Amino acid sequence: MHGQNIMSKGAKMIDYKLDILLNIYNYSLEKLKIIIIISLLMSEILKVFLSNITDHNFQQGWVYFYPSFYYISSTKKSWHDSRDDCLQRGADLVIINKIGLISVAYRLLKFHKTTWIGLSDRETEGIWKWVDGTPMTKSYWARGEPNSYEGKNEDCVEIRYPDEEKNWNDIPCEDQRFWICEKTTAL
Ligand SMILES: [Ca+2]
Ligand SMILES: [Ca+2]
Repeated sequence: MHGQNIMSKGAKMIDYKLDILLNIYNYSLEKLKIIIIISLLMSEILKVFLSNITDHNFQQGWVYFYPSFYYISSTKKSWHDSRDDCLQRGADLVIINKIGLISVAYRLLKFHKTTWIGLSDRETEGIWKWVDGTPMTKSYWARGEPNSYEGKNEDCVEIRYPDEEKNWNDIPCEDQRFWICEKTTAL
């Protein structure tokens, strides 16, 4: 019964909108039909356009989680080589300022490997910066990190414990890890 009510309210609303178009704007029924057909065509074109982008990116190994596309490597490289790979793909190493997004990505992909992220203190020891030059404002260091373990020069950051919220660890940039590229696409 409730559903029917909504339906009839919806129908009344459409009648009302059509009345406005027909009477106030003095549209003819023919003109109205053309407007509706054009709107339907536009929405179909938009659908095809959006599905092409997604399919294309899936084929290339990209996965879309609003508002970015993510690419997870299938091999391991050093932090710098990983970053180069992302740059060549028109992307960069992932920047994590919304942890929810990346943990969703991890869970959906069931990806349980340690991966590079786009964070380092290569320029100034102890000053952590993202690859886009922005300072780290919110951090998700694992317990005891960053620690430059055993006095090693640990300037690059990996996600070490993907299932935990606090999962970052600093390690030497030359170590070999999988990596995640991120491409933000403005549609
Ligand atoms: Ca360091
Ligand atoms: Ca460490």
